[in-house]
Amino acid sequence: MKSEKTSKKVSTKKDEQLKKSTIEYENKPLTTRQGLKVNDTNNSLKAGARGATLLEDFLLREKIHNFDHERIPERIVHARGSGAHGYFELYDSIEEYSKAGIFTDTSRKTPVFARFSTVAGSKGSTDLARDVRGFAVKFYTDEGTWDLVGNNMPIFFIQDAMKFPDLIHSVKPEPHQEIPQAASAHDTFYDFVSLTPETLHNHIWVMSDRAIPRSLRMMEGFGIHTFRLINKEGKAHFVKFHWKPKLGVHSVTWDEAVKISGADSDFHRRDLWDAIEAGHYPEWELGLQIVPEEDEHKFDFDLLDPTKLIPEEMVPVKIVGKMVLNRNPENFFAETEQVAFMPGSIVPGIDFTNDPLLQGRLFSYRDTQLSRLGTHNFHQIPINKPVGEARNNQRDGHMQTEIPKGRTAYFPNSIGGGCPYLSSVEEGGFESYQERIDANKIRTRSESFNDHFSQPALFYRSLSDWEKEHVVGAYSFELGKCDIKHIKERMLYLIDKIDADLAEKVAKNLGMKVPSSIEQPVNQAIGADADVEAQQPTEKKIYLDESPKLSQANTDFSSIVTRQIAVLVGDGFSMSQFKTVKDALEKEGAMVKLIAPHGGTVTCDEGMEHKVDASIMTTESVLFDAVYIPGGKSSIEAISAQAKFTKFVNESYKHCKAIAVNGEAEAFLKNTAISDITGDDALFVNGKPEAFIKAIAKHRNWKRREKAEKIPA
Ligand code: HDE
Repeated sequence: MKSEKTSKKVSTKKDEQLKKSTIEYENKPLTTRQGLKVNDTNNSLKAGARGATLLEDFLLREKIHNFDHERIPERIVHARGSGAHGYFELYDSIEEYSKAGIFTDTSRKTPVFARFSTVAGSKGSTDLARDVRGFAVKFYTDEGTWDLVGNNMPIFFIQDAMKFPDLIHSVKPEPHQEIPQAASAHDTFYDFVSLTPETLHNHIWVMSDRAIPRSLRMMEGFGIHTFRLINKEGKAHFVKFHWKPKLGVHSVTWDEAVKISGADSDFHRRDLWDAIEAGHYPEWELGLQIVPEEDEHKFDFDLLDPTKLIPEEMVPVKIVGKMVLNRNPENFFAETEQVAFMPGSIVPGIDFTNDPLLQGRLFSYRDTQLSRLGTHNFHQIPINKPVGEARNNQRDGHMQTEIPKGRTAYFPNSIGGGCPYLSSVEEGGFESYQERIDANKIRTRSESFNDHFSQPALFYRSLSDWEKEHVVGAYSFELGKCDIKHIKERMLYLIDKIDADLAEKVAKNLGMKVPSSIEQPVNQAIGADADVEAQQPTEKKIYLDESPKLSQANTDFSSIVTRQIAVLVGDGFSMSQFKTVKDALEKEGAMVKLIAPHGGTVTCDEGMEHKVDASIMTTESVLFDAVYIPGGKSSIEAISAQAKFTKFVNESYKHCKAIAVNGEAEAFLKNTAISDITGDDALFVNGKPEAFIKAIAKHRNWKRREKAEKIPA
């Protein structure tokens, strides 16, 4: 494992470029913004030691002036985010589909900056909100910057950009009281969802474990829209982009999410940072679902409808390369906050489609950067600069930081020799794909976009039993937090159309009945989109019984890399038992942390002192993936004396995590609510470390869940 300080590492063209804008502070004098050395930054200039402060004090004014302007507007959506640098590498050229350098040149390491985010919460909100996660990647390619601005779910809530402000206004804190923060469980959101059946597919994904990832490094990413790839001959193929995480797709439970939000609301941000600092670089493979243009209409849904996915069983995902994130930002504000993603940033070889949601996004992102970053020159901010120089006749404006040379700022010109000059398509000039369109100008939605129940039903059918239980729990929680009865009834009516059993279970938890009909509020005031029957004129379609790829039960369970293992110890713990388990876990890449009754150090039974990673007072079981307790009489006495250790184990058991104990620690289990220690695939008393490791890699022992439910933790 690499232990090199990653912040010092410079490996890509973008890293080199950013380095030129990076300022070192070590062993350097403090100066004003004008470069004047300062000899007192603690006291203002006054008339007498107790006297009034003087207007003359330029040092005070400069310092306070900067402070007054330190904040910029947070993103209207995706305000809470974490980013990292890295690179993308192509495995094999796919020139038959795309002429883009990034898809044809296998010798390149294309620099990337990725930013992951929640959607609804403010900048300082919890990482563990039940929400979609943004998955935005900026590729600094030699031909210009390409932004793939996606999410961790393959579909979106709405079909037309026109509805985006309504969707977001409904999910954001309610306007009269600014409650709730980073939560969809409130009346306005469900008012909108229940009146907008097209939201149901993305919504059921949000009710699934996908909305509460264990780590940003353990979630998939999707470009969502159908895009186009264009090859050298100008031939186009439709494409959907997928990111597949090397570590598999894993989640926490809702009970953990709620508790993590209190114990460490930076859980995902810290996890990403720590993994990179430890040299465990997160990796995703990029996959493409490619559909020939002639097959555009062969599906039971419209490829341009962003509320539909193409099941992987129908069009397999072709893996073409990988992204590795290997460097944390030097400065959060300068990089993660100021990075400006725009779906409109593309390169030759990739192009848009007419997906009406994508079309609206092409306008929105550039526009929003202006209010966020304060100038249309935001492309000159180091994190946003392309790796090649940007040269054109668009000049001046706030914060022009470059000095464009020459006498001409127009085209065509003869005085400047025609420069900057145009490039032919052969020379790399961008040419929009020439799609033939013969249509009336009309404000409507295509009928091919109707059918809002087939895919949510496919998703639900494809889940394992434990995933389905979590979906029931999520709907019950969310609707249970709503006050208005007719909204809940309408939701139950719609859920019933997805799956009758699901609706029945949710209704029971709400203490309600599934209504057999609802009043269709179709009138000018509400809008025809709320008419469920018109939106679903046909029966639900079943084009696949199940799509196993949609279930997290079928993800990769082979690795325990970066899994956090809590070792509960007091003075006198058994060194030999601890060492055997620790060595085995660390060999597989897990992170072993000592939790003791106090901070500082603990002494093992061989008299060695060990640094305590966290005292039990400062940590919680929900921050860990598994628990190990070595033997040692006095150690077990010490942890038995503090009830929080018992709570720690009870809770880990409740969350179906792997637990292993050795020697005297077996007696400790008697303090806990674990009634039966036999016959559990993830509970080990003096077991082999290999079996423990396997159970951790399995992530959870869901077979335990009935017993676990009964644990009062
Ligand atoms: Fe966004 N979205 N979005 N969005 N979106 C923004 O741009 C918008 C949509 C996504 O880490 C904003 O720079 C409209 C789909 C991500 O900086 C804004 C519509 C998908 C991020 C905006 C959508 C996304 C944003 C706010 C409907 C998945 C965070 C700040 C037409 C494919 C990027 C900003 C980052 C951010 C508008 C729908 C993903 C306001 C109008 C669909 C990951 O421009």
